[in-house]
Amino acid sequence: MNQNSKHDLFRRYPDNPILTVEDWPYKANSVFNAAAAEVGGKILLLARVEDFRGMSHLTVARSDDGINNWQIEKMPFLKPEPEKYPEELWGIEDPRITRLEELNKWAICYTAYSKGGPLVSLAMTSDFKSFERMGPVMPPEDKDAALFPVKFNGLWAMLHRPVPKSAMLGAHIWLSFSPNLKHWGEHHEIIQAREGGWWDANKIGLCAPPMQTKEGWLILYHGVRTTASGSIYRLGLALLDLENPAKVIRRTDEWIFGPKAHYEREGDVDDVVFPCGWIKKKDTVFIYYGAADSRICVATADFNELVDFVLSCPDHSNCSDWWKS
Ligand code: M1P
Repeated sequence: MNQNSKHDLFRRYPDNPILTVEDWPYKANSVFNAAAAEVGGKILLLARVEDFRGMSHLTVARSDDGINNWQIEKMPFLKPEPEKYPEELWGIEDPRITRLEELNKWAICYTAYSKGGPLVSLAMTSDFKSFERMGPVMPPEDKDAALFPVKFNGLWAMLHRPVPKSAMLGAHIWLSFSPNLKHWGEHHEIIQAREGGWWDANKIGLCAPPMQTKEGWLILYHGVRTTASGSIYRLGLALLDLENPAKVIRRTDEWIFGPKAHYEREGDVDDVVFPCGWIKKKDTVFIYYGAADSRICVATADFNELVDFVLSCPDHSNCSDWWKS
């Protein structure tokens, strides 16, 4: 292994999974891919819950330490309303939460599964009791979206993952800007899925929202490897310039976390780790991830080790397609 190898950055909680459908106060098929936020001194997860029709909705669970004693709401927080919002016909999935201090609100980006394909929708809340839908902000197919917590030159910024009609073109992470969170433009493709035999060839997507560090915006993303027996979802890191997030400074060559434990390897979809939220508490980063599309797990890393590791990875600032040369 070279100096840029690091497969032990994240440590799995020994009693994973922390939440399963058996814990749920009502009947459902599975709970997974939860967003995370620190709200009122507690850790709040907004879990994707899949019902027995195959449609998903989002439900709140709270815990003092983010690991144990979850209090799960008895009713969904956000459920599809296809009569009023036709883009939610086949459910809502995979939320990401960003605190917008300027508005004193949390923004929730989620996937609305429309007849035309999955798209990015946005909702705002100030208390996780009620919410305001802002509706679709990106047309299909587009998902894996999250907002930055601050504006850049007066504009809000969002990372997201459109999928072109031809899979041959690859699914990459884009950055877009908006003056009002509703109308989005100034689109840039910033992190490309690699090609060929790479672990993150052809399809990548943002995991948790960008995390601000002194060195840049830390990005956690998933890469999808297609094999003869299905896809493997693994995680990598990138670092974006603090002032200009369209500029990728660093990116890990090797994945830093992938399905290993039995609860990640077997489930409704085998071999998937899929975080939608991370929380920094002092120097520890907690990632909350869906395991095998069936349950919710947590793993922790030392914040400084994460940053030092990504800074030790190849410089990306001058070359977007460096791996092709
Ligand atoms: O089954 C794995 C994941 O597949 C999709 O993710 P993506 O479109 O980014 O590849 C989503 O359906 C996700 O919910 C699921 O966990």
